[in-house]
Formats: sequence, C-alpha cells, structure tokens
Amino acid sequence: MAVFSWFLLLLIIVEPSLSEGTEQTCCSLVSCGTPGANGAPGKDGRDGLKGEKGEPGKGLRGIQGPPGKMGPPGPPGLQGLPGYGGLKGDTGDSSVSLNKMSTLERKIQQLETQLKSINEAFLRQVTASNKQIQTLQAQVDKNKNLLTFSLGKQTGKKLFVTNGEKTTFDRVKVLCEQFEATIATPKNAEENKAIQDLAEGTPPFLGITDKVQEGRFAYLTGGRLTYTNWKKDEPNDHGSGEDCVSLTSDGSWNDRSCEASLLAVCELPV
Ligand code: FUC
Ligand code: CA
Ligand code: CA
Repeated sequence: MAVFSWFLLLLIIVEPSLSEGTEQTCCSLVSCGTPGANGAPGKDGRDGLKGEKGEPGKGLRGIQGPPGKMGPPGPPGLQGLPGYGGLKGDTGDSSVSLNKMSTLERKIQQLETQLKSINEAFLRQVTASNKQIQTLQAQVDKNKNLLTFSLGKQTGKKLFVTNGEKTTFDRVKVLCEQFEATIATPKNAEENKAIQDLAEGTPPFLGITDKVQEGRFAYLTGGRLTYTNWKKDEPNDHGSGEDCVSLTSDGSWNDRSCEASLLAVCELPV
C-alpha cells in the first residue's frame, strides 16, 4: 500500500514534465478537469552580446576652427612652501646613494653649490675693489692738495703748469691731453699774467689758432675770442703764414708758426 502511494505521487510530479510544450489533452490515473489558466510570463532573460560598431555618420564634418585668443594672465599664485632641506650626502656606498638621488638632482645641486661660491667670490672681489678705489681716491685727493699748495693755486682759479719743454703746437696739445688738461688759454688779464709769470720770459703757445679760417682766431673748442691782448701790428700772418699764437715776455700776443718750438704750458680746469 505504501509503495503504491509513492508511485502515485511520483506520477503526479513527473507527468507535467513529460507533457511540457504540448497541449494537455489527457490525464493519467487522475480524472481530467478544466485546464488551468496560463501562468504569469517568466522573468526577462539576460542581456545579449554587445553589437558591432556602427558605420560613421554620413553628414559632412566642419573643419577645425582657429585657436581662440589667449586669455588674460591669471593672478600670481601663492608663495610656495619653503623647500625641504637638501638630501644627505653620499655615504660612500655608491649603490645606496645613487638610489637616493637621481643624476639630474645631483647635477643641479652641484651647480647650485658652484654658483653660490662664484657669487661669494664675486662679492669678495667687489668689496676688495671698492676698498682699493677708496684708498686710491684718498691718495689722489692728497696729491692734488699737495700740488695746488706747492703751486700756490687759489680756489676757483685755473692751474697753469709747465714741464719746461719747448716744442710744436700739436705736441703741446698731446702733452696736455695726457693728463686731461688743455693748452694754456687766457680768458682775462689775470690768467694772462699767471701764464706770463710761469713762463719767465720763454714764450709759450696759447690755445688759440686761425687754422679753420685765416684771420679769424678762435679757441680750440671753436668759440670766438672773448679776451685778446695782441701786440701792436699783430696778428700779421708773417712769412709763409702764422696760425698759432704765443705770449711774448711782456704779456702781449703775437701770431706764430704752429711748427715753432715754444714752451709747453697747460691749464687744469677750475
Ligand atoms: C714779427 C712777428 C712774427 C715773427 C717775426 C720774427 O713779424 O709778427 O710773428 O715773430 O716778427
Ligand atoms: Ca694766420
Ligand atoms: Ca706775427
């Protein structure tokens, strides 16, 4: 009896699977009733495989436009944090130190060290040069004071000097230019007298010529004369011509050849 019940139960469970997909028209063992209503649709299946990439669009694509104008510069960024301290130096074990710092970083550090020492050396040199300049300036001032004192130069007045040499006009010019002076050029009676006294009877050249235009005597800078002291009947452009000027022993002026050998007298600015 128990075996039969099990068999019946098994048939009820198994039977629907045997008739799956076919219309149920008959029943076995159990009497047929009206067919049951259709069950609810099953759940959606899983997504299928991804489809192939589609063809590119058919419409014409426009060409790329020119780049836009550069925008205004942004505000400066905030100051960065102070850098880290430098890396520790080589330990002597190159395999370890090379791992710590790339070749480039090492090179930069080397260059920075070199630059620092160059800067320091430059500053030391500038400081030393400044001291030397100050020392030299002090010596120049001292010599200037000594010279003006020994020559009896008064403040606000030209200083006339001579080396006693007698030579041509062009040579006197060069001599004077050597120490940033010019040929003695009296602009008033006082200066004329100072040159006369210094010359002690030996006629010197004056810084006046009519080389540019005959008969038109002028200063070497080109300006017309503001003071003259010509001797009677001078200038006369005597002989083959006289375009330079000398001071005679009495203080009057006479035009002379520029190739004559006359006393070299220079003047230093006021
Ligand atoms: C007068 C001067 C000349 C020259 C001659 C010897 O004629 O005008 O410059 O000194 O003398
Ligand atoms: Ca002349
Ligand atoms: Ca003359």
